[in-house]
Amino acid sequence: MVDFKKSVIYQIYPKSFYDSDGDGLGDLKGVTEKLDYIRQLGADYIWLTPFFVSPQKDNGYDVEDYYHIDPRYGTMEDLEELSREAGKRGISLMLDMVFNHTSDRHEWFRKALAGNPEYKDFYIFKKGKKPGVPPTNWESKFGGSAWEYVEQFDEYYLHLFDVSQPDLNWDNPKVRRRIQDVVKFWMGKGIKGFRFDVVNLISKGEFRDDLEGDGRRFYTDGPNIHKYLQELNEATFGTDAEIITVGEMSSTSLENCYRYASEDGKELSMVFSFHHLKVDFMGNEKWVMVPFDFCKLKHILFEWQTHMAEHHAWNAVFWCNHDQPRVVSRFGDTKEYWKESAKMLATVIHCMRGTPYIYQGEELGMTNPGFHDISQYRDVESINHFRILQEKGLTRENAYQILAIHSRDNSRTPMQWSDQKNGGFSQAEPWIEVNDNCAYINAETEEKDEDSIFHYYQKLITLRKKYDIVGYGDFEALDEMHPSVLAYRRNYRDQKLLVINNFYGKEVTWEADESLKDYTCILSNYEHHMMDGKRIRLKPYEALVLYREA
Ligand code: TEU
Repeated sequence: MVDFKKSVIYQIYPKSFYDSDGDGLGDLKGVTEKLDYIRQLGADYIWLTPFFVSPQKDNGYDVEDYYHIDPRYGTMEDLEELSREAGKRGISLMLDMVFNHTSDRHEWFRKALAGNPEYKDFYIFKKGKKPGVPPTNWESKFGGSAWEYVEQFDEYYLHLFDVSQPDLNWDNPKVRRRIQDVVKFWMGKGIKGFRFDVVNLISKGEFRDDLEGDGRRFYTDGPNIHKYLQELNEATFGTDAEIITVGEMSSTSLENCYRYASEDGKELSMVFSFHHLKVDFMGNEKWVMVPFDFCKLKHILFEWQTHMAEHHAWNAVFWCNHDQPRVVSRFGDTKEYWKESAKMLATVIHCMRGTPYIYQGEELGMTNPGFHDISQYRDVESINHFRILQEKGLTRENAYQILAIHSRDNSRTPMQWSDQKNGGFSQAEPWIEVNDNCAYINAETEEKDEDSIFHYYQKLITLRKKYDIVGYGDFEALDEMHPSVLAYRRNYRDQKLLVINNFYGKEVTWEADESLKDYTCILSNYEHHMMDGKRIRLKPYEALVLYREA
């Protein structure tokens, strides 16, 4: 059995990681070239976002062919080489499987549109309520209706994401078998990790108008979801104890996650949930400008930590991915306390109970790029919502401000390798602009600086390897009502780990519920600490990891 509790996973968005052949797009060979960097950091797995053949309407989350690699990213030989070279460095690969939908260019969908009844039943086609009115009022996650009219059938097909991403019909056993074949194929290539994209949306429930929301309550964590996951597990990855899995769970509930990620191993190894990343939304509405709610953030994190532990279920813990803005821009301070706040945020996540995920560049403290013109954006979701916001009456300026905060492109700018041309990412003009601050935020500079964010992440990973309590301890929330400190304790056998974080740029005194005199500080983003009995004076964004054995 692999010990995913002691593992750390590094996420790579290949398009923006490293361009080895000078076409402005990152590629698989580029990942191979940078493996020593990831080994130096200390990660155990690399999760690669989709590189399968795709028209790239949603950067590869629109798969045209699950069995072949998009030539833009390289060849099967390149992947095999990457897997071999990673293996030599003790790193395994995790592939990203998009099974809620395919691209509209997938052979199955083309056959469906050509009128082949067998393949039409691979997707979700329905009659409209009346002429010109879709079957339900559900909204696409990327804006607009979730239904697209097809004239030759006088029917609509469902697409929860872009119109070019028709949803698969998992209630059809033939679809489930074809999906199993895909997973088995990649297992045959020696792949030891899988991420399943929006996998809690695969079992659709009732097709009814949602009078209170956008429709999500009718297809999220749907009626057969656990059955379908257990079936996939038994038929594929469940047969190999060396494989780890993570499900991306959109708008999910704790109750469902106890089952998805139960230690009994019937479904998945762990889950991503996103409630803690909606604390700067208004309800479910992302395209607004509101300050983040610290108490809510803390409450959600604590709730998930505590309850998942009580139910013997395992979390993926993270701030960043290719859909989220950069965390230091979001919850930290990119100006006065850039380094301190980036390190503090890393401490919060890496000392929690769960498997930490690092998104490329997070370990350097990369920030949002501050795009200010629509021509700089590439993401279909951002481009759609830029239009929708203005249709709702917002000025262009306001729409830009909202995009600059929430756009998924914030995390998709090229990895900053050096202060050279294009941040050392590519010799050619990159597919999306490089952040100007690559002049000082870059891997080359940080590798040389012992006090850098990069080295701090390295130390956090080392802690997880060295101290069993980081992987195996329970979780105890502390001082939940405190308005600026996020603190918790982990307990394991005779060991204790106390993690104390000042989430703001103001000094604050924090009082523990026990004496701190037997604790040793094993990591911090400041050199000197002011501790006295139970009290600690915390400096701006100070993070402290204290350890003791009874
Ligand atoms: O994302 C699922 C998803 O719903 C969100 O993270 C989404 O990007 C956000 O809610 C929009 O506001 C996954 C992938 O991570 C994402 O990149 C894909 O676009 C999406 O699925 C469709 O495959």
